[in-house]
Amino acid sequence: KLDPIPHPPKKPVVGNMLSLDTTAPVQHLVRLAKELGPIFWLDMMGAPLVIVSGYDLVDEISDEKRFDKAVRGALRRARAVGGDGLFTADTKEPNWSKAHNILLTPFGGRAMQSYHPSMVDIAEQLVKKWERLNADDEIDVVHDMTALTLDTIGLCGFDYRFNSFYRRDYHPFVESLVRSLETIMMTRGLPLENLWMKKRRETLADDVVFMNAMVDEIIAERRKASESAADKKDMLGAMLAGVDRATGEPLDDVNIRYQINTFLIAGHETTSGLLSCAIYALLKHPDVLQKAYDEVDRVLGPDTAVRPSYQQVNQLSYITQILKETLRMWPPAPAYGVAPIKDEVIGGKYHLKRGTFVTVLVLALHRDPAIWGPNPDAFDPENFSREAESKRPANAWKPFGNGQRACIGRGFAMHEAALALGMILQRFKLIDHQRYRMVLKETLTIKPEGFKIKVRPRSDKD
Ligand code: MNH
Repeated sequence: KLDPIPHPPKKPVVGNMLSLDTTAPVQHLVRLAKELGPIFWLDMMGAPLVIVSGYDLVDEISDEKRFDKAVRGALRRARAVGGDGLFTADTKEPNWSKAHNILLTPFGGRAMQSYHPSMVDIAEQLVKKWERLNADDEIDVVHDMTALTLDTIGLCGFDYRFNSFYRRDYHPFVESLVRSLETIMMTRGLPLENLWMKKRRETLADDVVFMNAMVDEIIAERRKASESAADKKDMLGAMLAGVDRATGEPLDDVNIRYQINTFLIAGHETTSGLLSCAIYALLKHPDVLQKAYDEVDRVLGPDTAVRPSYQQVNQLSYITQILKETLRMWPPAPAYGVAPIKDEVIGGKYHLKRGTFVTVLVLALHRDPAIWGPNPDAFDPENFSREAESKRPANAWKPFGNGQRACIGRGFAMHEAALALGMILQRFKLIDHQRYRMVLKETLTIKPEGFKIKVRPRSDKD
């Protein structure tokens, strides 16, 4: 009944489940989309999974009156860590709209100004580390960008310093978080999986207990500190003080814990992937890099002792174009799920029963030639010049998801990324000593695998 939606041949019982490349499922779906077209479906052991990657169809299913976010699969299992926090809540759960209303303030434009000094604090730790390297020391780009984004959300979110630049490994909380997400991604609901996954599931349970205890402690300490401690200008302060205008209620402490876990999941892997891919793109495009240097020199100036101001970061418009184009080419969250609210027909002929899981394959959508022209694989920040942006239809570029369920942290991430890239370019030449070619590693997100660079001070003669 999914006819005429194309689908590849399937096996009895498991359908297409076991033929999907488990280490890089999203990239496998992109290859299938090239073969099968803008819509196709797979049989996941009896449950259909519809994959949409063409602009026209994505535009149609971006209509929130007809389609709602679907928290299924790995995202559903991530509720072990994220609970009914914003990212993993169903839209109709009471805590979704409550937290959405309360959190619009601490993720709004005015709040960004108050986080700016903390963002500079952490970005300085990164560039100080790089300044002190020897000429042939290698930088593990994803590692350092993850340290940056994690420490930034820790400090801005709840005034906690993970101090990632002062350790060789990650903070124990992050070890637990990463291990948990790994288990969550590996689980597929196959027969006998419970048996061979036993050890991992026990570890997951222990990790969750550990993470919750640490975050609960931070919340309890803040509540105890004094009444005025709720005024602290971080996200935790806003959550403790905030009241939902619709219900008149505040968030409870368990939900606040889930929000903090959520910011740590959603807030560090994605932004670090963006920054890592942006550096990759700059290395491969000397002309773009030169324009970026020109802008940084014009807006921030050469004096690295003066910290960039909030306003200066907002003036880095070419850097922002680079970041947006990077989000097009390598969207850190490469897919998201929706489902029709009622039985639906899309594209005039594709019937979808109510609740059918539909994956929007952002990674493929962002290279649809109907939108991006005959050469969609070319990196070109001019795709995000003001003129090009104004001419492009809505829903062609979806790195932050859709509608009311879109990323609440996008302003935060873009400010953090522009600041960090600006401060890096103000100081360093970037050296691609490996002649690295992009290999995308898939976890909950995508990021470059094994990407290393070297840097030299801008002042060095070639
Ligand atoms: Mn973020 C939702 C991408 C940075 C917190 N984010 C989403 C979604 C995408 C996304 C896509 C929608 C997912 C879905 O429909 O299932 N997020 C990104 C990207 C970056 C990013 C590409 C960086 C670049 N996100 C951040 C940061 C934070 C954050 C930083 C927090 C500090 N994101 C969220 C939350 C949601 C979300 C919270 C869930 C919002 C909701 O459903 O109400």
